[in-house]
Amino acid sequence: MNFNIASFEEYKLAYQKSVEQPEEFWAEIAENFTWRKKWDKVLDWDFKGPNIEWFKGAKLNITENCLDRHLADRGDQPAIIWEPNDPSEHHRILTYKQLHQKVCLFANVLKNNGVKKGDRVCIYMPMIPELAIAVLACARIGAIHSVVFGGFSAQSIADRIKDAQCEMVITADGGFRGTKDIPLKNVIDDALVQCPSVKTVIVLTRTRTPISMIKGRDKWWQDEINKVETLGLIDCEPEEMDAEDELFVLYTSGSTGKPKGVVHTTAGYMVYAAYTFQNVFQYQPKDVYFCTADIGWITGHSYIIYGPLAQGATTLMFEGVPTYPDAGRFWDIVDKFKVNVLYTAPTAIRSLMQSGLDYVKDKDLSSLKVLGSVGEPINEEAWHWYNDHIGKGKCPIVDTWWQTENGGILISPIANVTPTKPCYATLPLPGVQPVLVDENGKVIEGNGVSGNLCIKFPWPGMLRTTYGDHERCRQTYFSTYENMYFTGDGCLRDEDGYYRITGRVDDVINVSGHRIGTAEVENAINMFTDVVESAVVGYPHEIKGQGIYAYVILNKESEDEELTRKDIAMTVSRIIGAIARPDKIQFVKGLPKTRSGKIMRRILRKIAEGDMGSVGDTSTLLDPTVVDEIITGKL
Ligand code: 6R9
Repeated sequence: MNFNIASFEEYKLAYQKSVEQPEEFWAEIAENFTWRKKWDKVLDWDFKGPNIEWFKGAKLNITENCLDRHLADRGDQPAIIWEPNDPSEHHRILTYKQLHQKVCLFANVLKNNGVKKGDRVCIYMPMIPELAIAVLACARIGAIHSVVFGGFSAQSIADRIKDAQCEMVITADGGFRGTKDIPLKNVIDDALVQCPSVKTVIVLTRTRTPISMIKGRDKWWQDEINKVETLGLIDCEPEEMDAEDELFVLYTSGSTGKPKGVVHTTAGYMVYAAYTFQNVFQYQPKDVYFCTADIGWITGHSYIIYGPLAQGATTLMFEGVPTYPDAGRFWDIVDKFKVNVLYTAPTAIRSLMQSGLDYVKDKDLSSLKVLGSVGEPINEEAWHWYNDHIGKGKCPIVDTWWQTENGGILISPIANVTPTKPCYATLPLPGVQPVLVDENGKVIEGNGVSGNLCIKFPWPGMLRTTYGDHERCRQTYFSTYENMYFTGDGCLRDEDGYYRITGRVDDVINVSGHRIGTAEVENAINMFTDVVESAVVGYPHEIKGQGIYAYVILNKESEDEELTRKDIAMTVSRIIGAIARPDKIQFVKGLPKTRSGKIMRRILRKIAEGDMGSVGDTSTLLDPTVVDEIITGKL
């Protein structure tokens, strides 16, 4: 079986083999990597535990696959091209040789500061090459990285550090995003007040904003590099990792409680990220590949760092935002570096679309060959705009559906192989066995049907556990339907067997492609002094896909409702981060509850959508009059 799928026929054969002989299929794919020792068994699994083991007994290091093995053939080829926030600052290029050297040096810094295999390291950095270097340096020595997105608050970081008991934090003084300087180190200082487990903080200079540096705890990145250089610690042998040793933790929101630390392990994740990167985007040697995600999310982990580097690709990293200095920035970057593959999110497309074609018209986009989309359902209008004005009708759009828990893309066209259809993620990749299930857990067969999307067989990139709480992993993903992984997404399968993801069916909202749990936002709102109770739902938002709508009961009449709304939004920013600020806050006297006290979110969703006609039967409510009160209050 070839690693590269080159035709629809080959796809069908590969798919068939992956279902009929999964172990043989993945063993052949895995032959394309560098192993210290090969596996004893390809797969052991049960979804009850769950217990999932891929490439059992194998030994490897993922950075040996992402770096060392490319040195002979493409050591001088760019591994990372970095474009700064400010277009007048010079870009940087790191060849595979240079990246390898820098990763080794920084890996020695980690060791020199006492970090060992299995230790957790929190990384809170701007989108600069040192972020990728820090991630890879952890993997080099077998430390488990936990990257936290730069938009999260001190409280959120503290929660994540405490949950994973991180011993070290790697950060920068600040980061540039558009017109803003983000004070990263200050946020870390606030977080660390609550985190005694952290012994060392390594601080890179980027914005050179004044920051505090605490003796004994805080160390400058460059000083630490100088130290290991002086000691002659230049090379760093990769730590030999077991296939199932933990590679990283990444926190993500679900429908209940605090964010969960999704755990990915070494071999399966590597094989899956690399295989899907190669095939979905049909990467060709020397192509320039640009994924606009932030490394703080799974897309950045799998498709800026691990997938592309495992395949010896040139991956472009962009520090800034799509609208700075103007809405033509992505197209300037495509033009400047002759980008061949562009992978971005519907929310970015919609926002650029709204800025008009003036920002596109004089840009040379002729290098583009493949366009990708990820993070949320793409609407028809955005799909066509992307296709017509960016791809000029000649670049396939790969609408890639997957989740943090999946490690890599599960349902997606393969560029130039799978016939596409607007807004459809199309067909499962080899190894992925999707099923649609009704509310009662019955599998829905046939085509032209819709239901809840589950996956009935393991794939190498899937999560293994949630950090420190395996039972929560079982509960969340494997208990809703027997012997299946439940995605939380609704999905339709059309007459051709093509899949279209319709959005979350649980209490998760997808704001600009970021997953936010309604319960999390409610907890944050409820921390505001005058709030008695709140209920949060998503509503359609033109740019963000979904916006956050909060119904809030106060313990006293607000004297200045506008100001109180701002106070509540600020409270949410402090507790979770600016990404979770409600877009709309409506003060209400009561919430629609069933006689057993459950909030009827369905009704609140309809009202937030402005669809008062479909509020439906309210007679079973404890107090049906609250619905009229809420509707009147909204109008
Ligand atoms: C990779 C990523 C996962 C949730 C997922 C779904 C939504 C992602 C999508 C999509 C429709 C696509 N989602 N890609 N919905 N079409 N192509 O985004 O991971 O942040 O964990 O979000 O995003 O609802 O369940 P994550």
